[in-house]
Amino acid sequence: MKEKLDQIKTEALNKIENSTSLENLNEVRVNYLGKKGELTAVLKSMKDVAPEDRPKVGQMVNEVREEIEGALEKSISRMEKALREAKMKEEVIDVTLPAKKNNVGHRHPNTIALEEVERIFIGMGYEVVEGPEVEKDYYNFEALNIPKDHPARDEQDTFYITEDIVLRTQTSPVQVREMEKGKLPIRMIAPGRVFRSDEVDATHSPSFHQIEGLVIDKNITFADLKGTLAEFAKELFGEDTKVKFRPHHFPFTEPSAEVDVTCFKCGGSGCRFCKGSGWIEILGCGMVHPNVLKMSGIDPEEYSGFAFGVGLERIALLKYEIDDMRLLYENDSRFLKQF
Ligand code: 2NL
Repeated sequence: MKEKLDQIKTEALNKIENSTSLENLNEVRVNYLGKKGELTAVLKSMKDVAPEDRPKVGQMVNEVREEIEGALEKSISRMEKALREAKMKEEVIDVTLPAKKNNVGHRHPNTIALEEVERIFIGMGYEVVEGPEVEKDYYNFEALNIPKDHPARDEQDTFYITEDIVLRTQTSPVQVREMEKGKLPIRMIAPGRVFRSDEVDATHSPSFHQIEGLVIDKNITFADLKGTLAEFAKELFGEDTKVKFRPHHFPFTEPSAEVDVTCFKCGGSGCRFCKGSGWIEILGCGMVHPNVLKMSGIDPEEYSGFAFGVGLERIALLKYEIDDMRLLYENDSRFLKQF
């Protein structure tokens, strides 16, 4: 038995010595120490050993096993170290190589303009509220005092999903939903995407963005509307900006007005930017129509309010002096990076 064990030991240590790869070493481990390995075979043949000799043989087997295991471990760590060193030599890092350009995105001019408008109104105590882009005909038209035969409902302007579901043409439905909740007073702006069936040109797109504002409380008058929009114009276009209210008509407000601001390029004297007039139109507004209040459950005898609507793209084009709306939708980073 002892000769057999010595022979196994010498053979195994020899093979370890001559191994050239981790795979070789693993083979040695399997062949000598594994379940079907030679040492295990010796243990299995213990039944042929005289009972009094068994402890001694067992001890010898263990000694041989430990010796082989030790040699294996040493060889493995030596080989791993050599492999690591070879790899390090091969993978030289060239620290002088120019770095890859990191192409960071940029906030869209619409986003910059929206955040500016939101900042101004949040500063005046308004809440920013969003709502669905696909709306019921009721919220988009009916509740805003736009009856079934009104030209604003023309299929040439509105995308109809079904007879009574539309892509919202303004964000007023968000405000109607807020009025319906019955929590007064209301001071809110409703920014978001709106849709009109328009051909694309320098000033039109079938999908654009609007910011509407709504204030409802006791004793709200046209003076509040004027003061609010005058302050808004100053914050957005500069302290010297003046506003002008021109009578207009919207079905949802009475009286209604369109608002011009003094041209921030020439200060009102007239230039190419304002087409010589000194004024630039920026929004529409008015006192909320009593019918609109009534339909959403608000008593027009007790409450009054004003509302306004402004095109976000229009603000962005004006503020950043962009002359074609289509540039806003091309997502050309050379364009976007400029703002
Ligand atoms: C424009 C300017 C406007 C409103 C929007 C509004 C909303 C409610 C009630 C009353 Cl819930 N009015 N929004 C008012 C005036 C003008 O948008 O040029 N629109 C066609």
